[in-house]
Amino acid sequence: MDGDEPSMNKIGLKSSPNSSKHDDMANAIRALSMDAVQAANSGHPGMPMGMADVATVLFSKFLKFDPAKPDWPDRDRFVLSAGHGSMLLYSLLHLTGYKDMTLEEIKNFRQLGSKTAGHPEFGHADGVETTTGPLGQGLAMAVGMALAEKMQAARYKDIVDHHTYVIAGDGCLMEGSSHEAISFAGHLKLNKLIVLWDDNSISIDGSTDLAVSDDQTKRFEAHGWDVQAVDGHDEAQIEKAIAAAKETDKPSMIACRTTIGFGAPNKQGTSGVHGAPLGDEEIALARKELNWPHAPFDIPNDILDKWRCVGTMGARHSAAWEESLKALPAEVRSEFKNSLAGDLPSDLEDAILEYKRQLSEDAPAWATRKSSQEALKVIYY
Ligand SMILES: Cc1ncc(C[n+]2csc(CCOP(=O)(O)OP(=O)(O)O)c2C)c(N)n1
Ligand SMILES: [Mg+2]
Repeated sequence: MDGDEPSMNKIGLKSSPNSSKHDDMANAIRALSMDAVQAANSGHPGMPMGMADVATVLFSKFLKFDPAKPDWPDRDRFVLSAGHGSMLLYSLLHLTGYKDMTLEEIKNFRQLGSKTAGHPEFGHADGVETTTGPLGQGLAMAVGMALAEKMQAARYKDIVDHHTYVIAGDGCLMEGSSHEAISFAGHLKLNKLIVLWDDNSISIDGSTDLAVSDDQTKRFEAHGWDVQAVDGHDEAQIEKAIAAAKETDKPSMIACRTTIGFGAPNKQGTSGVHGAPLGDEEIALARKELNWPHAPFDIPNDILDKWRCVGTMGARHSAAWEESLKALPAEVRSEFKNSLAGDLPSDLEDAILEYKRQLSEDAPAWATRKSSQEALKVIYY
């Protein structure tokens, strides 16, 4: 990042020469996450602390989004498939300036009536693209989103051009649903789908090798994906990999090697940080390790400004998109809007009547499967 002095991580793991700006931004996520889980006395601090670097690079350098227009149709989609790490998403939404994700909501993490449910719930807060928590589900839904993008882009190439990013954990990849979903994505070459795998070798019960021995990189490759592996605490490596993933003609999986609970000196790298508060003592030590002397929930203005700046940068994308939309013929514009609303095309009824008129005489003898196929051809046109 521009002109910043490299600061070495002092965690004693792999030292990575990230910029101090990056470290500050990532540590803001770590601090909010560990403090919110501690205040709620329940939750999952390990995943947000481990993936803070990856998420910081993704949101600050790649994700096309506008917190002031959360429903802007051509935004990039971000799906936190590892929904137990919800504080990662809530921290990002708060830091980048989504109006409804106030600091109060963060302080009320996991409380009845708050927007900050234990696992992200669609409709509770802007920027939560879908409900996640059941492992693997977010990944499968993201495949659907990437397919929708491809189909819409085929019809409306001037106004549909976005990526779908997913953060998935070991548990997501163990689920059967992930197998079908990645097979389907590979077959359809959903090249705008980018999965960031939190490759931390830890799951709820301990080391992942207690439960799984799949070679995930080979598995994704076998399904026709582009695969890369990076140190998930190295800003430059993460940036390079995401940039490369955007260029391939296949869906991409980036294995991000991370340490769960990064920064908590006695608990990081263990399943102890997966789903339990760190405790006051360990949090105090983590503040020292991360060089984060600020009080709980206090994000210094200069660091908050850096994040808010990332959030406001998106406005130019959404404004440019509005212009492209305006430039389209009125009927295409309204057809596009109807398609987003899930409305049926106005001429569908006529098409079905015409289809019925043209049905061949042997139609009544068709297998139901064939009738269904022929009807779908008319409906999907
Ligand atoms: C389908 C499903 N089964 C079980 C769970 C309970 N559960 C939540 S998180 C988790 C472990 C996930 O491990 P991993 O993805 O490696 O997350 P990490 O420990 O690295 O944060 C489990 C079993 C769940 N949420 N969904
Ligand atoms: Mg894991």
